[in-house]
Amino acid sequence: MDQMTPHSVKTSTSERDLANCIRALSMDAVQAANSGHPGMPMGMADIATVLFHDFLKFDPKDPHWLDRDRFLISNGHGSMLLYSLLYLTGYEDMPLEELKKFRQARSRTPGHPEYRHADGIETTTGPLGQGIGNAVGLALGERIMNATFGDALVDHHTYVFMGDGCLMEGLSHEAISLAGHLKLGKLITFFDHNGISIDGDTRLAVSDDQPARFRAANWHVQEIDGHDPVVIRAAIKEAQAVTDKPSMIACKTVIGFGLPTKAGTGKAHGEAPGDEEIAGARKQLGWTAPPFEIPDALMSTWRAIGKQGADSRAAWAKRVSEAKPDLRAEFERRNRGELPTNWRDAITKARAEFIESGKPMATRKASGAVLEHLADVIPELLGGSADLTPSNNTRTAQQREIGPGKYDGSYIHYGVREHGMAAALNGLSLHGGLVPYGGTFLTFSDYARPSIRLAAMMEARSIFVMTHDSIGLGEDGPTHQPIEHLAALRAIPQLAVYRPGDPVETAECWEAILERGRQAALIALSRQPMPLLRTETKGENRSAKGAYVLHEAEGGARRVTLFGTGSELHLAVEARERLQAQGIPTAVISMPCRRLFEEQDAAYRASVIGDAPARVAVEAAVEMGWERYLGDKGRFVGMDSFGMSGKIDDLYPLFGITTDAVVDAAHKSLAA
Ligand SMILES: Cc1ncc(C[n+]2csc(CCOP(=O)(O)OP(=O)(O)O)c2C)c(N)n1
Repeated sequence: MDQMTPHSVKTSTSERDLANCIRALSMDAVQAANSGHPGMPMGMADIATVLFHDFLKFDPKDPHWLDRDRFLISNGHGSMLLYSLLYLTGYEDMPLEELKKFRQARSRTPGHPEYRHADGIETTTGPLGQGIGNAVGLALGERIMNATFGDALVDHHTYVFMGDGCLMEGLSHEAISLAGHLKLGKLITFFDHNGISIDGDTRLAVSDDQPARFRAANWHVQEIDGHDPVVIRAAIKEAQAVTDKPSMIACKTVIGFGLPTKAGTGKAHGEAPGDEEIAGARKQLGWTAPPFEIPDALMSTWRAIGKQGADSRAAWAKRVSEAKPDLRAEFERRNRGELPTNWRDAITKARAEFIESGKPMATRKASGAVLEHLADVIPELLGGSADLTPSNNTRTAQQREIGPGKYDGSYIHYGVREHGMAAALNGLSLHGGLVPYGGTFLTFSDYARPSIRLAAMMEARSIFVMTHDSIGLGEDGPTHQPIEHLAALRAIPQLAVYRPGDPVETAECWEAILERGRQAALIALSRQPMPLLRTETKGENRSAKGAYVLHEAEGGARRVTLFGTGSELHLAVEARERLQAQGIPTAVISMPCRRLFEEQDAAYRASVIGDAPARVAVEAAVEMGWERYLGDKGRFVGMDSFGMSGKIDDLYPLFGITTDAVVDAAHKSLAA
């Protein structure tokens, strides 16, 4: 591509100098760390300067103000751009020392921006494409909140920087397609069109006409010089004026703008420039200040930029205080992330209905029934599915759909876009005021996994509803039957993976998910009916402890402990009856959420696990992870191959997951 040479654009000194503050801090920090990415911050500095100077609504003194504009860098490797801006505009938790500690352990300036590490970081980015995926959720969240609370309380933009890498990732397709369809006019993205990625010229690997791609997805597109403040300003104004389409501004930039020999090349992307190159850049940029020093005049201009939003914030706070008392109370409750006081009634009702009916029920259906009650009392509950609504049982009777330009509903048809849905769920939950969940089949968690992992890392309140959770789904066959997925998902730190074994446990798991405001959750649900194994209408939420003694051994000390989850829990219960009848005192432990169980105190855990000489776990999945509860003599009944297309009644015996197999395994464990 035709690269522009640095300084080909005439700009006013002051704007270029303001941008040079970002450039200088970024190259100095990368050089000090001897690692990092100077190219993006130096290339996008002019765009960031105009955006912060003239448009971004933010207030470093109140970084969590709900109606602030959101600013994200999807090309998260350029983190020094964000950290520089946070320091320059006066975020209190981003002093200069933090910039000097760039990429060091326990700093607020890790290699890629991490949510909660510092104020002003709206999401964790780094895995390319995630930021733009989150931005769709943030921008949609804004519209949904606006539909309920009106322009006076919610009316802001979502701005995103993204690079060639983000747009090469498949996730970007799902994200831009969804945003274009939903007409998210307040989403404005800046494409860092520098034609360079790690391997060098992007033409090595891609020849897409990116602007055409966005146009095809119903976006408003402009193509500009990303170093000319005048055209950048005009482009942002034009983008803001378009209200029925998201905007993409393709900005031709020079990666590493200012570096004398590396600018415009792959060498500017991700390595410390070196002292000589930095000295050359200082000369070229006319920058005379020593490393990490910002001249007073420029610093005071940046600090003044940081103060510009205080009036908007104060005006907003006034509008909130003058809102009708009911509306204001609801708005503030939702912003605090607190559920309505009566929300647990929904759980109690669902539970009572399950017990009254006494009928077997698929846990996906039980989940749907719980959601019916929850949606009555939690208006911020926001449902959705990646085109599997009738199978996931995610849509309740009262939920109206959200669609293009229509945001006053509470159900989103994400289309066949699992990854896009999961990334958007993260954005929706990070926005505030909403509790989003989205469904697909458990086997397709693989398609959403990168965003599930980030939800867990960020402790975002994203809820993944994953049905058809084993070979029990039957005829769709091995492509659709999850085998290794539960183990792989349980391996993600901080993610709570729930697998309820009957309708009552399903209600309890939903209660546990909702009461834990800062934990990403995934609930795995069965396609096939499950007998009712729990019959208490009230009482403690036993599933919330992660595991509990469903049936204690009778007739003496425990000789066998059986562990079960989800759709195999009833096999453990039936096996226990047989073992008890054979005179072998046997307990059944239900373990709907291993992560929560591991959080319990040692005494509780020991009381549940017990010290029976024989242990067996049953789960229609791989064994990985069960070893820790089974010990050397324990046995596992489950899967060690892919599944098969067939009737459920044929498949379980075919793969040896039966009551007989559990009884047999218990005897083998006793004899071991
Ligand atoms: C999903 C993912 N794959 C790979 C990487 C490693 N990586 C970091 S930056 C980058 C190239 C990005 O190119 P571009 O977006 O053009 O950034 P620029 O060179 O303009 O800074 C790659 C492959 C990553 N961060 N995320």
